[in-house]
Amino acid sequence: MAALAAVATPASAPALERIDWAVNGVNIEIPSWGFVNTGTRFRVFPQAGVPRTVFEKVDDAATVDRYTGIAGSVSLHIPWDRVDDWAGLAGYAAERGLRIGGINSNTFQDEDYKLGSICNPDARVRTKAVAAIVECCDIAGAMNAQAVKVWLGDGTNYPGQDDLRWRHRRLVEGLSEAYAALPAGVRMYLEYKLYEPALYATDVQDWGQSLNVVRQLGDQAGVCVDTGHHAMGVNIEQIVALLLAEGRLAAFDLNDKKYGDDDLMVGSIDPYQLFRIAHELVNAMRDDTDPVAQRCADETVYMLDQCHNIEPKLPAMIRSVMNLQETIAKALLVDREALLAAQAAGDVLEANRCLQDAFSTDVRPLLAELRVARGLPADPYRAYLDSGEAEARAAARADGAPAGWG
Ligand code: RM4
Ligand code: MN
Repeated sequence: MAALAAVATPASAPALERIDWAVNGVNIEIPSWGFVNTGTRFRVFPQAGVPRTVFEKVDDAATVDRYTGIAGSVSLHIPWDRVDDWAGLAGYAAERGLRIGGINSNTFQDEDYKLGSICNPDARVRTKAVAAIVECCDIAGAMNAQAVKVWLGDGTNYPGQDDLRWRHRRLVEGLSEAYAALPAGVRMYLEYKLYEPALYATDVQDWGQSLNVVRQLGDQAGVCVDTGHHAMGVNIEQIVALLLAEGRLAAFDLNDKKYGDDDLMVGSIDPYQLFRIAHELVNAMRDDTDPVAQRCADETVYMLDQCHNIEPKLPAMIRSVMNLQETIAKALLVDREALLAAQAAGDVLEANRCLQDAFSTDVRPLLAELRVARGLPADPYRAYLDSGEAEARAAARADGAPAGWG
């Protein structure tokens, strides 16, 4: 609950103090798969210096933390990051200042999963899929990780292909089995996505379905909101607000998109939407009259889920952390007392001004000042580009096979 005191700084305090949490408190989780060679379904454009092993992926995540100071955990994807010694890998990360956040299950890249994983009509495949998620639970235990994150590619491509109602029953049954294997204190996040790879009906297609299922699982389960997984025009901040109110928001997979699930850098397309989401979180953290939402917001995990296909990956990850940091700082600048007063008075324009003023503030010089006070570079992105590390990394990793999605 350390964040709560930090975000409660009164609006009369200097701006530097108000945004302190964005530099000295918040944590942003980095995905191991954000550094590997990825692409579209048409082409993967390989890059120099891409990690060859999970250890090098952890090195890259640690580099993002070294420059930004707020990226203290890394998310792993199984089987992409499989090793023999899980505790050893956790120790390797800890030596570099990183905790293990989420263990992401992968039941979407095996021939057996063509018709789905835990929703598959074939009981043999369902058993295999449950075992894959249970393995993630075991890995989470061995690594002292925070959570198991489940995203399912399950769905159907054609009307009539399978019974939608029975697929739902299989989903709840299969996830309940996997949930039972969660180690004490480890949470399960269930992520939704409206389409892709399934093109007609996705089994966990939206927040309502995710919420419905996690409620059936138990208290350790919560919803993961991937910002790229919504239809165009959907009011994501309202979904965030509703999940906070229900105490079931657990985590974010942050990225941005213009059309489909493009996994562009967070805040690169619609920074105002990201601000509106951040505002809901900060607003809940400051709301002492709503302990359910307050606690939920305080515990929500901010993970990046991005693929850098044409841009250099490590600088893109640093920029993304900075984009999010700037947005959180702006949300921290919202004058909540003024906002509540305007809302109570029915003053529509004044209430809206409270948000827009905060969003329009240029927080970059303030953030630079706070970073320098912490011994961090004023501009982590520029500092990394000027460091020569990218060239050194490319030279050191010239041999061997770069990692990819598989
Ligand atoms: C999915 C989903 C998952 C991510 C994979 C790589 O679309 O967003 O969170 O782990 O992609
Ligand atoms: Mn995701």
